[in-house]
This record gives sequence, C-alpha cells and structure tokens, in this order.
Amino acid sequence: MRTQVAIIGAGPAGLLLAHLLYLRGIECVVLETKSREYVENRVRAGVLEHQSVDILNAAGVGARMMKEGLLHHGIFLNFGGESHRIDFDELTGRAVMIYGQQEVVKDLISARLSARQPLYFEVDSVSIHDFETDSPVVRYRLDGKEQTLECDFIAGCDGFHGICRASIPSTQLSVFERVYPFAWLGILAEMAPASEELIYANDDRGFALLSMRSPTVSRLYLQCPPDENVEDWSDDRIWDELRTRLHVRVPGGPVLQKSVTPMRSFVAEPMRFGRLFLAGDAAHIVPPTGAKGMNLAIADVQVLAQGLQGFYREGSAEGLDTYSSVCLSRIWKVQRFSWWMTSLLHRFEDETPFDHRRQLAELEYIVTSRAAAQSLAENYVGLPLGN
Ligand code: RFL
Ligand code: PHB
Repeated sequence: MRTQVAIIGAGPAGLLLAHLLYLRGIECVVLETKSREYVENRVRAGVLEHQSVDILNAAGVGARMMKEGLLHHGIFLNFGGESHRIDFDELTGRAVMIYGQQEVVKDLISARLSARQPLYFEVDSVSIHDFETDSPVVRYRLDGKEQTLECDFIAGCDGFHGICRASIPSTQLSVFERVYPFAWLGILAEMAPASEELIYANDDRGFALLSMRSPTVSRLYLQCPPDENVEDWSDDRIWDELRTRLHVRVPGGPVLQKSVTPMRSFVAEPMRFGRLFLAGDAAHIVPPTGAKGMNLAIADVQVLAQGLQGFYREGSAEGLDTYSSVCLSRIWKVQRFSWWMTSLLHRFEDETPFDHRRQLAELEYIVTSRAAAQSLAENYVGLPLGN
C-alpha cells in the first residue's frame, strides 16, 4: 500500500492532522494500536483554548462542540479560605470551551469514517523505517497479516509512550525533562458541577481542581503522592478531601472512574528528523495544571498541515523546514506557563515555610494586580499561533 502521509496514532493530534490533510486534498492513512471503543472512551483533557475552538470550527468538526460544550469566561482561584475570580472576558476578551477530549476524538473519528478515509484500529507491531530518506516505510500487522505502507512522510502522533520518538537516534534529540514529586488523582463523577466555572485550589492539604464535562457530570482532581493506590480512595474519602481542599459545598455522587496521573514536563527537540515529524505528546508533555496538552497537539498539527500543504501545492519545503522551530517557540512558552501554574498551586514535599508564604504572596498578587491577572488569563485562553 502507498499513501502520501502515514499517521501513527489516533489521538487528537493524529485524527485532526488526518482531517486537515483530507480538507487539503492530501492522502493519508491513520494507524492506531487500540480499539475504536478504547480511544473514544479515554477520559483525559477537558479545556479547549479559543484558538483550538476556532481550528475545529474552521475544519467543520465543531458543530457538536458548539452545541454541547460549555463556554467559560473565567476561573476561580481558591486559597486562604477565600475565592477569587479571574475574569477572562474582561482581561482578554476571550473565553475557553469545556468539552471532553474523548468528544473531540469521537467527532474526528466520525468525520474520517463518513468521508470513507483510511483509519485502522487495533494494528500491532508498528515500526517505522527509512525516514531519513525520501521513501519512508511503515510496517505493521493488521488482522494477523504483515502490512507495508510506503509514504512520503511519517507523522509521529503516537503519544508519549509511542514508537516514533524512540525510533530517532538518541544522539539526534535533545531531551528536557522535569518529573514532579506528586500526581493527580482524577475522578469522574455523576454530579452536577458544584461551581459554574473551574476552581483551582491551593490548600494546606494539597492542590484540588473542580472541573466538569456536562451539566450532570463533574471532573475532579486531587494532588496525591506519585505512587498512590486508587483503591485507598473510597468515595467517602474522595468527597471529604474535595470539600476540605476546595472550600465549597460539594454534594457528592456516584464515582464513575478514578485514576492516578503522574506529572511531568518534557520536550524533545527538534520535532523533525528527516521525513518523520513528531506532533503532540510524542514530542512534549506538560503537567495538566495549565490545561494545555490537547491544545498543544492541536496547534502542532495545524502548523504541520500548513507545511505539508506548501510542499504538495506549491512545491515549497519552507513550512516543513520551519515546523519544529515554529512549534517549539510556542511550546516553550506553554511549558513555562504549565510549570508556573503547577508550582503556584501544589504543595511540595521539600518546601520551606518561606516557599509557602511566597506562593501565597504570588496568589495574592495575581488576584489584586490587573497586570498579573492578565498574564495568567492571556496564557490560559491561549497564546496566538506563531508566537
Ligand atoms: P494521545 O492522545 O496520547 O494519542 C496517541 C495515540 O497513539 C496511539 N499509539 C499508537 N498507535 C499506533 N502505533 C503505535 N506504536 C502507538 N503507540 C501509541 C495511542 O493509543 C493513542 O491513541 O496523544 P496526542 O494525540 O498527542 O494528544 C495529546 C493529549 O491526549 C494530551 O496532551 C492531553 O490529554 C493532556 N491533558 C490535557 N490537555 C489539555 O489540553 N487540557 C486538559 O485539561 C488536559 N487535562 C490531560 C489532562 C491529560 C491527562 N492524562 C491522563 C495524561 C488531564 C489528564 C488526567
Ligand atoms: C479537565 O477538565 O480534565 C481539566 C481541566 C483543567 C485542567 C486540567 C484538566 O487544568
């Protein structure tokens, strides 16, 4: 089999790239190791920057998001027993959209399948070859049969644990990493959101976040040790801890899902090696405190789709040549913001009383200085592409 672009991974990055290429008349094949059911039900991110919303709408896959998504014009910062609102509308004129990543994924899968474009689930033994030449090859197994896919380019959209980044000689990549000494216990619960907007709480017992998925489903997070066993968290313990840390009335309800997510900051540079392009979590990870992971994946593939369009339509390699540097310049700003939000809101095991007071002073500064609040708001709603 032959195609123009082989896309490895059907997360937000791979699926959106496939759709953007389809709209530009560029052929691609998407290969995914998991089942369709699995990727459609993986609960992950929930916040879309205004620019991600624009990209999905412009690509014609935003109709359900506009109907079912929740537009949020601010967030709350709770600390010292008080609640303070950061008003995005007033500070930036922008808003964010609360719409689950798995819903974005469902919309993109449905668009690809209704356009009758190739998307294969449950492939295994995926390997990539010859991407330092002009004729890369992907090998994989589907229904027990060995397959070979020849292509012009490979898009490595296979997440942090995928094979694409690992296939680049380690001498050719610079890796920057910080692993945090805590994790998030993520909870999905059948409960009407206890606040109209997200609450980020810095409490003496640790960070907590109140988010949501719909008028009847809440998404909640608690800072916990990285080796936490979810089984140690009974429903009662979860609700008690959330009430204590968030300082709001949380009615509680059936817990549908709970899991522990480790936290890291990670960047691999450059994002291109020969004819292999890394996008999304395959190239970088942010701690989820800034709500940026899915948005970075969307921004990367928007830039990559433009580069591939330049190559096929105008015969220009410029967009592909600048892909890595254009993306990385924005990625590092988003890394900074995600690290900063994480440092601002969590308890650190080695923190001194001085560190804690400095953290509270910074929070005070944000909620009393327009300049400081505006900086948070501008980053949260999303920095412009190419910035
Ligand atoms: P994904 O979503 O991990 O998709 C990669 C896909 O590749 C498949 N795969 C392979 N396919 C073929 N061959 C192989 N060898 C393969 N190896 C792997 C995988 O099965 C998978 O389907 O990466 P992508 O597309 O780059 O998307 C990135 C986002 O998923 C991620 O950044 C966000 O979920 C991060 N994130 C958040 N991002 C936000 O923008 N806002 C948020 O509010 C937010 N909250 C979160 C988050 C991530 C979380 N977790 C669980 C990591 C909250 C949490 C708890
Ligand atoms: C979510 O709703 O899953 C969510 C919201 C905000 C974050 C992280 C995750 O910062």
